[in-house]
Amino acid sequence: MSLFNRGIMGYLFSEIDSISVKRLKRLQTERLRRQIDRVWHQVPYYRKTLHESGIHPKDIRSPEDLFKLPFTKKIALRDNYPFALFAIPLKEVIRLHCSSGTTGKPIVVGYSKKDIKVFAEVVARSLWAAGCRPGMKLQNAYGYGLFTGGLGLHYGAEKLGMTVIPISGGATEKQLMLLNDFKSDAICCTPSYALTLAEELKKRQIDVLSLKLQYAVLGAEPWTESTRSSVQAALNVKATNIYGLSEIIGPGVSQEDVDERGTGSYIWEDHFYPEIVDRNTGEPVKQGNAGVLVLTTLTKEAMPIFRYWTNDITFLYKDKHGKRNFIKMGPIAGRADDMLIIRGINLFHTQVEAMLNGLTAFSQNYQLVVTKNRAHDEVEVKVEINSGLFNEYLKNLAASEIMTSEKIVQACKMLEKKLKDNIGLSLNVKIEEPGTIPRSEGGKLNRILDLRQTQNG
Ligand code: DLL
Repeated sequence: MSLFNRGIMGYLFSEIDSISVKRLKRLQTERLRRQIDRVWHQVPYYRKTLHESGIHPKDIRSPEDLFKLPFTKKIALRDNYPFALFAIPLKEVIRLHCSSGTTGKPIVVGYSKKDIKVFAEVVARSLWAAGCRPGMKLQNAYGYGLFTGGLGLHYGAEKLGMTVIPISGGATEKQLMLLNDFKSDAICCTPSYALTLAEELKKRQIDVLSLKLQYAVLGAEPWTESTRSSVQAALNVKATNIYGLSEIIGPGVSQEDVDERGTGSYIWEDHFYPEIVDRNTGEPVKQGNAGVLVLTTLTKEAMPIFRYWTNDITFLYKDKHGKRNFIKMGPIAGRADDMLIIRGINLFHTQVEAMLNGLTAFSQNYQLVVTKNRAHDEVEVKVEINSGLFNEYLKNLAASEIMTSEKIVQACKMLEKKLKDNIGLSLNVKIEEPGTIPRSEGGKLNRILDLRQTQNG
């Protein structure tokens, strides 16, 4: 049963968008059986791990049996560097990408001709859900290269029939020029870079209405409703979330629908089977509860992957009011390895970001500085004051600054109270001048400055 090569986009998407639960399940089952048979015969690593767990491909008859398999963790990809997990001969691999690691050897992923087609298909489907349509111009500000963002969005947009502007990340001046001169209809980039663009637009006093942007497709890092409000207001767009990871395919594992913003992202389950498990025990959690997202590819030819432990924390749920039958995932709270434990309480930077929503005294530029105080970790929340308020403060400095500085103190207290009431932690908030906290220069932004190692050294 093929959902590809249908020619007319509208037909293709309406068919997949309205897939019934029954048909989806049948598709997943057929595809999973085929996939497990293939890896058993073609990938020594999987044959060995299955054998060691006492499992034969015949034991995996449907997705419900997946729990019998061990998880695949990042270490397995490192141990099999660079090509040992490939399930097809290297000469049939038509593209390689790497995941964005910071140290050591990267994680390598390979794609067959059909994988590249599927990649383009899920991204095209995602862009369609984001509001993009054939004929629209997409400014692709994800990085091109080993990172999957640039080429992933590029091929998907072309498949949808959009005009791609392959500018890549960074070169902010040029981004603004092309947004204006080409009248791009949509932009895709990291949410932190969308904030940078918004800020630069304001600095240059460019009227956002002179641009014709309608949609922003944001992903590759965690973000919250607070960032969405800022980006939507500053760029005059509808901003949706796109999620994915190199190990599974790249962007296009899941996507938020433009008319259902804030209610989670549809996982394209005909290609990627999701589970949520407890981060400590690995046991499945009840639908709706948060845990680690675990993904199994159903159609990957070059590098199929079973029960991949993404380390991303989210939850799954079936949206009864949604347009599609696919399951939804909530926004990623963060990566399990980026979670801070402060005085016994788990903390993701997104929780702090969420508290900035509606506090107009601040910008969206913040950073968590982590230090060690004896055996305990401490976090300071650095946040930039809104430039309007700061200018008012400077103006009043010579005369009677009291009123403005009082406003700033009040805003700071309000944020500290919100953090305490919602997260249960008394965190020290430090107000910074505009322009002093690092911004995204085109890619992913690290919101955590961890000084614990330097303190130890
Ligand atoms: O970031 C793929 C991508 C490109 C996704 C462009 C969306 C847009 P990696 O470099 O392998 O791939 O990083 C994958 O980034 O495990 C998450 O931790 C994080 N991530 C990706 N998308 C989101 C998102 C690409 N929408 C890792 N929200 C993943 C939160 C995200 N985190």
